[in-house]
Amino acid sequence: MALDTETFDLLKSTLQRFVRERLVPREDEVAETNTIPEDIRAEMRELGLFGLSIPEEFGGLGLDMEEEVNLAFELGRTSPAFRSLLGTNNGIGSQGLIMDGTEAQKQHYLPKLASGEMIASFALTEAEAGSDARSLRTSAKRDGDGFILNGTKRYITNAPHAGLFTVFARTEDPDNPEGSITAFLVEAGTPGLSIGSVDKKMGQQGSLTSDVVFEDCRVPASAVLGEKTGQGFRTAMKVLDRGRLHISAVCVGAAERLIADSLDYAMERKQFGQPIAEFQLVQAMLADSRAEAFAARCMVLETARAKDRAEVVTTDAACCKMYASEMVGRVADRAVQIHGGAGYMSEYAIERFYRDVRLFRIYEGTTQIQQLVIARNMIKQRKSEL
Ligand code: COS
Repeated sequence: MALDTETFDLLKSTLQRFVRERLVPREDEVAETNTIPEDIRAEMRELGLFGLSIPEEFGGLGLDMEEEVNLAFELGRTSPAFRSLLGTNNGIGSQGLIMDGTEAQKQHYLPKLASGEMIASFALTEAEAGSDARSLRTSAKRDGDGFILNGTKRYITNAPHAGLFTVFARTEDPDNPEGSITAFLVEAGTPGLSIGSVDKKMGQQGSLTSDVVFEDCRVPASAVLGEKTGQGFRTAMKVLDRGRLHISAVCVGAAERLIADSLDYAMERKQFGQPIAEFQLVQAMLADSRAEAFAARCMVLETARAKDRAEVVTTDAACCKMYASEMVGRVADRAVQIHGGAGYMSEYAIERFYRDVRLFRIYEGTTQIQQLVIARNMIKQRKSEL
């Protein structure tokens, strides 16, 4: 544990209260305005929520993975858009820097990310490079003591708010005619970097994504993450291993919220003269959802503990992401079913969550990519034993 039990419990109960009393009542407003209100952002900053996983020496709380997923369970209990605003600073936006950045890069950026003064974004995906991330085409050509970036990144979470982008681009490599992938730290406002219009999405309103366009965008050599070219793909994969575990925890939280709402509804709603919760077919849906959410919770906690023991968790993080994101999809579907006609109406949060959770099976690696990662690692492991 990075924090002593008492301090962590206090942090967790503060977060639970914040979610329940401050975030849940504002969910509809966020969905309607497609914005996280400024007063909520300010409270998030005050609570230190932007720096949960950033080391203490850089102004964060330095939580270990088990602590982080425990808090992500709580954050998952409200609209994913709230978590998304903090998610990139704690996860994919900062972790590349924490894992592979130079001391100077960490000193320069991490305190700003930890305080929430600066939002970080992870710019990997392109129109022709989604699941096949390694085929990305954004180029970074050497130009004297710097690089010139050209290309377009797609669906980049928090891009419209971001002050810092970790951009993955192809650099020349004498050993590889295709070039190799390098990560760059590029600040918003750098000439040649522009942000596209905000994407219109199925759900998760309030979490903004857009294109990020590089047109002859010049960055100094010191912008290369870790000041080492050709390391970008490994960095991206390591960041995603961790990100997948975090997202799995958010899925568990969302499932628990959907189950709680469904149970309350089922106990209140009467048909055939009694609460529908008394009917065994409704009970079966509640029980299946409860058992599946519990299984995902256990998987996530176990994998987070293994990560804290410095074990390689690529396979298990992919198992968690696959199972938890599919699980919350099933739970959301049952939640709509339990609510009946009301579940299809926007008056209840269920309809919104149903759309919101659909993304979990897609981003940070689709279910099919997780299957591929799991099976490939199983085969690799077995081959090494033969
Ligand atoms: N940790 C560290 N290194 C890793 C790694 C991991 N989890 N996974 C792969 N690598 C390394 C490999 O060791 C290999 O290194 P060498 O070239 O030195 O041998 C290199 O990265 C390439 O790996 P691999 O051959 O597995 O790459 P592929 O292109 O075949 O595919 C997948 C990798 C499909 C797993 C990857 O492209 C992927 O995760 N795609 C989904 C991308 C994604 O999640 N996008 C979401 C957008 S971000 S929100």
